[in-house]
Amino acid sequence: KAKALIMDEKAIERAVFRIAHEIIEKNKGVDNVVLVGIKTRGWPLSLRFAKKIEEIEGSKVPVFPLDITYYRDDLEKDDMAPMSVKSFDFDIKDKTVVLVDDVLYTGRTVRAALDAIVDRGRPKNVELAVLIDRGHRELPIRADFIGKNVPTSRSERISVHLEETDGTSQVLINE
Ligand code: 3GP
Ligand code: 5GP
Ligand code: MG
Repeated sequence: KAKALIMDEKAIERAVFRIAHEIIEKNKGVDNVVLVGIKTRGWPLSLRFAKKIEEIEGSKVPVFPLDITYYRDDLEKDDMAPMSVKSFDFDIKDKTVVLVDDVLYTGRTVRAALDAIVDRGRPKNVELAVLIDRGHRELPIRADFIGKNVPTSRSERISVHLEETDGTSQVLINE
């Protein structure tokens, strides 16, 4: 199975740069912004946003990982259900929480993450930043910040590789 390159290291860096600016612009600064990176690759991505925001604004934003564990009955059908959600210890009351994930697909992961968030308190609002939106939503969920929209078929797979987790930064799609 051949894989096609969707984003190289430079393209990912530019997307992170742009989204960092968009987060600052939408929220008129980052005074009450908290970043939450979902499970494996949303976490290093959220750290990248935090670093870039600090470079631009000169202020640190709190950033936390959110570990959502799923079991998958059937990889082909993306049949997944939440098993456990390991949450962070931070008062998000009246904060703007920016959820960060690598790929947005059905929206079920984000829905589970929202459960974890509202369990911790009542944020002012929640926004969503993703590197890739591959479509096929099964819930009324959309991203506020998108690195790249990638129309896919359900059988296609997008591989997100980040330096921090995979030693190299690139996004590929199987053909
Ligand atoms: P991530 O933990 O970095 O997000 O879901 C576990 C991993 O499997 C994910 O890594 C993701 O990169 C990869 N993956 C590839 N295709 C799929 C898919 O269709 N659904 C899910 N949940 N994960 C996928
Ligand atoms: P959803 O819950 O929206 O269906 O899927 C989102 C989560 O599943 C993301 O955390 C993402 O890692 C993973 N995911 C879904 N589809 C893909 C895909 O094609 N490629 C990768 N890398 N991850 C995917
Ligand atoms: Mg992910």
